[in-house]
Amino acid sequence: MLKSMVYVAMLLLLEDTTAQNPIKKRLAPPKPSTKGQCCDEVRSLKVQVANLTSILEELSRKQESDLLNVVRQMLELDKQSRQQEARVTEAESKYSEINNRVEIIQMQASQAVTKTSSDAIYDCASLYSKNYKISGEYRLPADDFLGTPDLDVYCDMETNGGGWTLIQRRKVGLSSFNRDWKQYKSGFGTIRGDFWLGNDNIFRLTRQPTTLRIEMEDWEGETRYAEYKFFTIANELNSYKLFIANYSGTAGDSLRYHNNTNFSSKDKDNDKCVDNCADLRKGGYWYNCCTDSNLNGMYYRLGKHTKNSDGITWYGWHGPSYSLKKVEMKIRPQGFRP
Ligand SMILES: [Ca+2]
Repeated sequence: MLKSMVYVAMLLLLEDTTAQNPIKKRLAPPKPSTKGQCCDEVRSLKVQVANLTSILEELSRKQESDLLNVVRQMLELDKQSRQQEARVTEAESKYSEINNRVEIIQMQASQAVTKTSSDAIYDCASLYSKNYKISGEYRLPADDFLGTPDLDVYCDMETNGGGWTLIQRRKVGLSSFNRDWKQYKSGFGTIRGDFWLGNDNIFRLTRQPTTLRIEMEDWEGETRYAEYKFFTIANELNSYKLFIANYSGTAGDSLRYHNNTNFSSKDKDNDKCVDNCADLRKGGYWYNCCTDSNLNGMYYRLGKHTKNSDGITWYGWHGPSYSLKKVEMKIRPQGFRP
């Protein structure tokens, strides 16, 4: 191929010289006998040049398309290697997530051994100050002074500094909260799912100055909270009467209306109404006449959550007929410092 290219170049040079040489042009007329022969040669050379040029063009086109193919293949390989890399990264992150979970389980297991031997644990805040800083299920030891048995609780050790003991959660929606006085007294549900910790336990945990934090999530995935710097309830003889003060938050103050009211359940009407609020709102709560919030109401799923007035409501955020997707009520001592 190189040979033919050189040949072509020489021919091109020859043609160029022939065409542009004025001497030859001037010399041409006196030799009319050789004019036809010379021009024939030039013509045939021109044809050859044209042929060779077209071959050269074809070759260069082929080369170009070969090059394009190579580039295309390289890009494809590059893409494949990047996909491979992404898969490896994904696998790695899954692995570390699992690893992380195993570590948490191991730490909680090691904590379980030591936590029962301590007698100074009253709640999640005291666990936190003893360096148990992982959210999860814990067992509070029995309180000899108050004569109360041990208690399984869920500790939120992350939100706003941690140290929170959950007293209520709604998120699964399978267990009913339309229960009687006795069940609200001792508590019901599962500590990792939906539950009420029990009015006796809440009474016991709020003997010290306590803060209440309520976290909510709607069906659009938005979250709000309401915090009461002061929160306590009375004992059973005084119908677990609610006392709250010093609201702050983003959800609105929809527990204020329930302040200074007794607890009611479907079998005990302690509300401030002619109606039976617990019966109307299908839960146990500090009903006034009846609600500005109903956190122990019926659990309604997406699609049915805006049709009833007995759902899990917080009027200050979504009004009287929007049932929330998730609620958590949690407490910690006022003096808690993370
Ligand atoms: Ca009533």
